[in-house]
Amino acid sequence: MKYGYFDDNNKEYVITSPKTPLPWINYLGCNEFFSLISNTCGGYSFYKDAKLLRLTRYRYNDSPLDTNGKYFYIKDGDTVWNPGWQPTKTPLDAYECRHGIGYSRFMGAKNGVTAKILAFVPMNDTCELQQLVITNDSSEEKQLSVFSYVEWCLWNADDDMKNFQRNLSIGEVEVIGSTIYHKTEYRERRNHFAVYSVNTDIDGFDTSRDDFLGAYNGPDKPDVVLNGQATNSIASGWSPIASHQINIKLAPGESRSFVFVLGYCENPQDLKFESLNVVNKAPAKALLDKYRTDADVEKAFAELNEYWDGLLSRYHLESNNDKVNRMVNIWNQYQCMVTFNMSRSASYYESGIGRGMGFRDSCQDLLGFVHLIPERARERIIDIASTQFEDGSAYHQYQPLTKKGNSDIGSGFNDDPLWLIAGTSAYVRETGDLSILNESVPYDNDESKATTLMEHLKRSFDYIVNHKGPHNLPLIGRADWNDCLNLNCFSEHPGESFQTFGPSEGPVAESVFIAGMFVKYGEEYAQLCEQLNMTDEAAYARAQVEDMVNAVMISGWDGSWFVRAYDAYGNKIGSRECEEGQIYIESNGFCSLAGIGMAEGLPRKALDSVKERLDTKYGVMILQPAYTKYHLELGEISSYPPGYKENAGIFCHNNPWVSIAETTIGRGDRAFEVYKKTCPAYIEDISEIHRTEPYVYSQMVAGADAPRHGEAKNSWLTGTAAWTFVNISQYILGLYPTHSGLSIDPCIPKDFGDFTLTRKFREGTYNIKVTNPSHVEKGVRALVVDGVTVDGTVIPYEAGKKTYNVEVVMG
Ligand code: BGC
Ligand code: IFM
Repeated sequence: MKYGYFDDNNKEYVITSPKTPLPWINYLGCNEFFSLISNTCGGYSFYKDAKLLRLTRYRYNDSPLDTNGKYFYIKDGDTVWNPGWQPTKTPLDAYECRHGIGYSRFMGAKNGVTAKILAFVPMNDTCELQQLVITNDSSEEKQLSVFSYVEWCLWNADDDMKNFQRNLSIGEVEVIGSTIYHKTEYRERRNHFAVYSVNTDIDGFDTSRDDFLGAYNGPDKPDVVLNGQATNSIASGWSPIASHQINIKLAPGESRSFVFVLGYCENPQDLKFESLNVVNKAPAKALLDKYRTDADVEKAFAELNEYWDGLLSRYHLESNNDKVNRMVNIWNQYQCMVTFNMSRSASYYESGIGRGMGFRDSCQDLLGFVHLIPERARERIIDIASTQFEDGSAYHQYQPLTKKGNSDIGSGFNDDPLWLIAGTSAYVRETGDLSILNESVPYDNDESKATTLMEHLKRSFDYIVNHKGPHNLPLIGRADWNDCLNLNCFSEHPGESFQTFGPSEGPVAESVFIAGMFVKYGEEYAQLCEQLNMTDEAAYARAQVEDMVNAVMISGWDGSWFVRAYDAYGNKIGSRECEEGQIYIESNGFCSLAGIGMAEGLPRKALDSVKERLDTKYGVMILQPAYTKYHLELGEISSYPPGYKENAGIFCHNNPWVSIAETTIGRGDRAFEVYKKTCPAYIEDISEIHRTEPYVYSQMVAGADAPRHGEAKNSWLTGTAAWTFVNISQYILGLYPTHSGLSIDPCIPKDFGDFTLTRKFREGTYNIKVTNPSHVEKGVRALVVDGVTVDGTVIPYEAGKKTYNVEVVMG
């Protein structure tokens, strides 16, 4: 069952019923100001950091779902309704929500009145614009009252859970004309505030939530709206809000349009010590003056669209397959931008106050983003590397506003260092910019301790070399990619639950998955060394990689698949010797894609075992058999019921590893089958089972052991976005950036047909036509670049060359 449809021409998903199985959201903002917006106008906004600079309030786990947002109420006689249906839920005569690329549109109609909202964050300004157009489609004159509503936050959002007695006394507002200023915390920091304004005279306002709603009402029945009269309340503490009242009279056929601006402002430093009570209005005026008219909005909207058209044109596919075209050209790349911006901080499932930016997560997000805006990827790499410690380990997370490592969580996740190599290698291969490797980058944000980025990478690499266990495999530390495989928690802290243990390594527990990563990214590190003519270091790295391959061959192969790990007692995990958890996806995907034991046919065997034991119609599960009871020696993984999350869920993030591994052994049909199973466009038809947004990936789909097999959770912020884009763009369609140029070596289903790719790479635009006359799954029979036949698969890069016309014949 569907709740809407894809409109590919407009790059939109059109939701036709407000009652989606879960809120279906979109993200507004590309740079520093962001809003989450649901299909019923729920959500919130923040500047840079959802914890420290959140403008509007949100309540998690609310019931009914998603009832705080930025709402417009329309009072038409006795009927009160919202264009996005919530929060009054007055049945609408018509409803539509169009989530587009960086904007959302809503259309609601009731009793002959149509209201349309266009919401977006303009490029380079710290505000959300909402254009509200109300039309009288009836044959009678209409007298309407329109009320806006947002609930302020702009204090440390963490305090809303932990220390709200404070927040209840700090709220301060000011109203001048049609602009409502939220000044809370201005007193303390004296330099930032928020505004909500509209480009017309108003007939009243409210800034006190209790006065607007009534102490015992929710936003579904605000007293003020039901009475049709604002109270001009001035909040003093408690819960400040911003609501404008505008009364309008519309003749039949007449429309009125309003521009609302919800903005974040900072005073210039030299103004910060002015009067405590009155905010300086200059920064707000400068912002609001830019968006006074519909023409201003249209101009800003055109700029946004142009920006996105430019970005999305950097990788463009034309094939016979609409679903793949749509994911590659629109939604997958868009989700890569969102995950790049948000890491795992702010979604409808991540509070925005807990996780900040993840070291591992953000490095992986780069893989799907670097082709879009390489300069931003560069800045991010430096930020991430600045949170690394001198020994090569790293803070697991950092706060986006301060860019400082989060000491509550600390370090000790032993896969983290290698992801820095992965992200940097992707950036250098994409751009050819070797200068980044010579940038001076601090450790733990301490400028007195700084080395080149290349030295950071060496320390990443050597961290693994220097932290090996009894089988010469990498020690797992607190966990590797699988946060829930906490193999040292019990042996080191007997009796404590996994949540209470601190950074901990343990001398025994080892990860075969990190070994796979080391082989893959160790080779990429060696290639970076070669780019800098560090031949000895490259040889050293390759020798270490070779040792690791041997260690995996000796102790990491279980007969038909790769072992997952060794626990703190030296017992195997992910082996046929185990009662539960005999086979895991991560080590099999990564060791296979790294090519470990390729000559001996190990990847093929491992992938066959994965298919046989882990595959389901909704994707490949993370492990089998699921853990049915809690295993003290494993930690959080077995705390989940069978089929959920890391305990045998379908973790969408590592399905592409399997698909990529399939391409390395040339099985295009199978690679694509794996791709399809979790691909949003392919599962749109089962939205009632899948439940999350059909245009983006979710972190997890319930596995075969779960009662709700096929149900997705935790949409949007997942490494799945980057990895599926890497998979489809670089491995299945086969356009892989190397240091010496783009390589083209597709691995596709036999019946995929011919296709073309347009790719911007460094200064050039590549127009690539792939034909497959013999319907093979892999193999390049001929590569012709600008009429000249080239050996191999790499299109030689020529500095400064603007256009490459490339023909590829598979066979
Ligand atoms: C996992 C969760 C886990 C959390 C904290 C996340 O990465 O997906 O299942 O609860 O880490 O360990
Ligand atoms: O690898 C992690 C990631 O960092 C956060 N989400 C879950 C994944 C698996 O545990």
